[in-house]
Amino acid sequence: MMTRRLMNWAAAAAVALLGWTSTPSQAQEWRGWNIHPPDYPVSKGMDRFTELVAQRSNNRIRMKTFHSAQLGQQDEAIQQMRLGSIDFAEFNMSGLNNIVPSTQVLTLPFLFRSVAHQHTVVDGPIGDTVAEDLANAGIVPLAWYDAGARSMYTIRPVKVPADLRGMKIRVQTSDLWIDIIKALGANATPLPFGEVYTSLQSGVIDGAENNWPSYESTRHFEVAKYFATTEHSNVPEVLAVSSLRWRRLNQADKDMLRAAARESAQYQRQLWAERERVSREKVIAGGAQVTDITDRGPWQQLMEPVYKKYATDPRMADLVRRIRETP
Ligand code: BDP
Repeated sequence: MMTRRLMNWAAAAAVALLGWTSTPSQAQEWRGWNIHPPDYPVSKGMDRFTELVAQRSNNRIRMKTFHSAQLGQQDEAIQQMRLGSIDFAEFNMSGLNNIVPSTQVLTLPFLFRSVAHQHTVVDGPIGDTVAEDLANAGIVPLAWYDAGARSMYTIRPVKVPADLRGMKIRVQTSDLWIDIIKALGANATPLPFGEVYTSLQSGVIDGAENNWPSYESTRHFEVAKYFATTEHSNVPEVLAVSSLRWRRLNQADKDMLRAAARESAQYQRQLWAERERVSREKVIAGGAQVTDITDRGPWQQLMEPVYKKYATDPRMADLVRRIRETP
């Protein structure tokens, strides 16, 4: 039987060993996943983050971001983050909807009133609640990035919801998104982001939905030139670290990483606003036909069954209420 003294010694040795494995002088190499090309606001935000971390850790934490989905598409990357083979990443909430239910709240259609409203929500206690749920699922959010409003783009013009009837619209892997598209009278086709261009070209799908910068950077406007400004969802994104990596850090490193991530988010948000304008101009110059939806009422009304299904559970209903009450 172990004596009390021996037990204390064993505990002390274990603590020392733990300390040793994360000794400050030990260099670490981190692999980061990003779906976007290097000049995209998300990518530049991530580059800023990794530079700040390198500086502030005296090059002890060295991060390399693999842009342009070099480490795989979103669903694989989410799995790899949870398994720890990817150390950090930037994710849109939609791809996490089926894994962490509270992310659905931030994806719900026509919920945020403005960019400022969204920032107040995600940077405050509601964002913290969703972040906690994500951390419990293996993905630890450090800061929220902007992704603007998502709109519909199709191979035939769309002015009112009825124009979408029967069309096949690409969505991310998310039951909520399947239901949103269904509620609009169209058919949802879940596909990886990287397959949308060729699927539009070959007629596998008739349209997709995204923000101006993604519509432009992917050149989807070449194959689906009708863009209707439905602005149906303002689903935000996170810069996050794998919880397997996170758990091995000391508090000082955690604080340093969080601060660097938040600073990178400020920068990303500035770049985002600018890129939305530039991308809109570029796609129009490239032949996109824009239909400005001035009355979103009919679109919004169709979302009633979606709210019934996703926002009536007491916890979800409470989060939705709190978001609406957030000034
Ligand atoms: C872009 C998001 C990206 C998503 C992509 C998509 O930034 O994270 O993967 O949409 O639709 O706007 O898959």
